[in-house]
Amino acid sequence: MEEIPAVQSTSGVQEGLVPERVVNGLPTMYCFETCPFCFKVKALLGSRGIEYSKVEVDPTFKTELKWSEWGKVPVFIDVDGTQVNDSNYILHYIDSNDSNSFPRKGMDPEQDRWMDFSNDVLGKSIVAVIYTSYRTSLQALDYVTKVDNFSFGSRLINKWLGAVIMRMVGKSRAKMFDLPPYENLRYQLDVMSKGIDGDFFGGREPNGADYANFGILRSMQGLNGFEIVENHQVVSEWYSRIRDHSGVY
Ligand SMILES: N[C@@H](CCC(=O)N[C@@H](CS)C(=O)NCC(=O)O)C(=O)O
Repeated sequence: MEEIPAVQSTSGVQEGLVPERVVNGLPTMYCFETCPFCFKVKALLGSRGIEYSKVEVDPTFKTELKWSEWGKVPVFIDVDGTQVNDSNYILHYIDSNDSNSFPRKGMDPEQDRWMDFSNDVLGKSIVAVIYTSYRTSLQALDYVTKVDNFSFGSRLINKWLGAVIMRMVGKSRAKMFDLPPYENLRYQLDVMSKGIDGDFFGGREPNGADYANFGILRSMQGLNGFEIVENHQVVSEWYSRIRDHSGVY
């Protein structure tokens, strides 16, 4: 029997347009309120003054994203229905259609390195800290109880089941590093600070690496362990600069 290849969900710009997923005629981002990868995109859109619609996705069942092969957030839909998956690809897509001010992937190894770092190292390091206990996991998931488009039942399930799931994810992320979660995050901020070249990773102006790493750390603001960022001299000064630049406070 002939094998039918499974439909692959891929990073980057998708072939088919989905104009029906555009909300209010604006570029639309499908996201979770506290998702680190979504904050990268919010920071770039904010910094460019691009107005957009947001669709809050239920983090346990992802009901609002069932139509998409790509099951992770953020998903970005441009006004013409172009779908772009995966945060770093979305940053490049938005910049290339706007001021085209940072190098494209493959053009600047340093920018690529620090954009990859945001996903492969920093994102995993913060998860190990935020979800370090059931108490801190519940604290991080509390926002779901305030999301307007979620039903009462979905709010409860998302908070309590979400906290159990994220506590497990936190444990597995912690195992990826030699140092315990808090020390590891401090160490990774030291590593990261070597990539900041003057004001920003991009030098005098932010590039993709600034939005990527800021987004990850911004998602921690107000949650367990954020004082590690605030107490890191180089990173906290850079954080204030890129936060002011993006307007995502
Ligand atoms: N590489 C992706 C990772 C996105 C990601 O893992 N998003 C999480 C939320 S923070 C998610 O959607 N998790 C749900 C799942 O993986 O099913 C990106 O940079 O956009």
